[in-house]
Amino acid sequence: MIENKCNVSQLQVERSKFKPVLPKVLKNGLSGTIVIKGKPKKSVADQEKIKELFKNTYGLPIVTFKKGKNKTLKKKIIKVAVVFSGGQAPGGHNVIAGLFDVLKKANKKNVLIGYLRGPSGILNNKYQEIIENVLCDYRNTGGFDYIQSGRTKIETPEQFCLTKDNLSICNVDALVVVGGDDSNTNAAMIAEYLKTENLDKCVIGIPKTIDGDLKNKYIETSFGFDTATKIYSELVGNICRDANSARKYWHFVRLMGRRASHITLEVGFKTQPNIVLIGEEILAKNMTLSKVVDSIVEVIVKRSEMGKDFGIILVPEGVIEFIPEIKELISALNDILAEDKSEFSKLSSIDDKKQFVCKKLSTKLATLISELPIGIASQLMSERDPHGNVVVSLIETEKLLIEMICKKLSELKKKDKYHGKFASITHFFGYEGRCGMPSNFDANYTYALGFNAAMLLLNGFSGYMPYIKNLIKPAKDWECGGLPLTMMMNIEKRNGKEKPVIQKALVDLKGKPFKKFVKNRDKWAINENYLFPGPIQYFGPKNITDMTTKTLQYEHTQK
Ligand code: FBP
Repeated sequence: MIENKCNVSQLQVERSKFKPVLPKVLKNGLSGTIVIKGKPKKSVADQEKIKELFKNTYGLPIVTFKKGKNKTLKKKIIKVAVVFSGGQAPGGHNVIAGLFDVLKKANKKNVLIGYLRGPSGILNNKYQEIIENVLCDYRNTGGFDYIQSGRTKIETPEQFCLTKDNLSICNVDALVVVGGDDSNTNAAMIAEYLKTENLDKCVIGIPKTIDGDLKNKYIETSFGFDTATKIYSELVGNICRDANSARKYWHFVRLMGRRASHITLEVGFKTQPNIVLIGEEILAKNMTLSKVVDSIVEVIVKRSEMGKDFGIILVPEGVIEFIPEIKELISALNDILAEDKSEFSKLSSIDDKKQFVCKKLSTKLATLISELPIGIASQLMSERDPHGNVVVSLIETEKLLIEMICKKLSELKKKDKYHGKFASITHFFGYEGRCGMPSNFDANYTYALGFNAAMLLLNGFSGYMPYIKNLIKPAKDWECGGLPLTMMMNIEKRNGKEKPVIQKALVDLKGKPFKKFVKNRDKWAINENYLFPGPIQYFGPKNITDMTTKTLQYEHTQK
């Protein structure tokens, strides 16, 4: 059992009074909302392979919710289970609140349980009933601590069978998985498995991740991105002001975002620092590590010539996987670590590990890993997460960059081409933002997602994700519906094998936000155009409290 004792701060007391705004279309409750089915949808890529793997849940239609009298709604008393999967994101508790309120409104006897500590709770059959007396302290709060989270992946035939058995033992009619792309891939697989087993149980996935990389035409953003980027922007803005006041340090700020650079781009817009690295651009331009360093050095030297030996540079944590030679190295290491797992796990020293992989790597990659600082090499060889990803939050890319920058600057000094003083300070912002108190946007969005999830499962849809569109409009004008999880899938290599996965949405280099950034970055590099966004505001003028992300604004406005 998890001890649900939530200490409540004064702000939280006031914040708990916030009533999320529901989109108009949902205002009439479940019986006043109908579901309109659209055309069947194919997967984004690898259609034949995905179709073969998801025989029962492939080619389902997108559905839209509209006002109207719903006559098909499931009337029986139901039991729903919710589980948090993966990294925390602000607003998770409001997904539970949305689900809970709708289910109880539909029938007081409906039950919502929470599997504890992530998907492992499903496998261990550890759960707890969600009750208002406890939930009330978690409404509009950050974190996932009511039922906690975990990264266990349900993947073996035994685990799927155990999932089915445990859902049946608890009489669970529907499972709601709150997760990112990998967790929702898992949700799609559970939905398919339950259908194959002829079980009348629904699985719904909720788009969660601060990384903002679970998005498409319908899922305009994942929840948590708004709040997390606002928190990071406050911190980066403060650093910009400090740098501008002291004028003596270069601040290297690494920001979370396991792969995509959305967080960094958004924080870049909100604070306008001197340099913003975007991993996707580095890959597209095929920039080697040395070229990336050169591009930074160029700005450092230029600013130094203007008497400005200070600045701020944002580094997305996922950038390491976009640098072509490192990407190649990581992919080769992934294969080695998957194929020789047991042999490799017996090695304890970093030198032994390095020697082991060097024997298996091509000469080019063996030389590369040997030349990398020992800390970075060791982090690249460390165990992958359960979904086969490198744990980039542990890789101190900013330190690697600083080491290389120092080398280049001293070479330039010897050639009399640089006369400045380079002093650097590093920061890593990730965990600071993942459990922040949700902004009004995230509080409204997550509550509506919970409501939509209930709407989908009570109408018998399985293998779906609720979508909410028109997010730059006020919450009352949002459009709602659901889209099939298989529609977002393609085949990728994970842990050395081809797997069906939900496609990650990377920063679109042809998209409006990136173009806007390109237009401005030269100005930001040389001048001090810093913005200081300050903390998230929960009370006050609506243009401040209900502000959405710059990314959403640029993506969805004409200019
Ligand atoms: P999700 O994709 O599960 O939402 O998690 C994203 C993230 O916050 C990344 O930004 C970060 O690299 C990673 O989680 C850190 O993982 P962990 O919490 O296991 O340290």
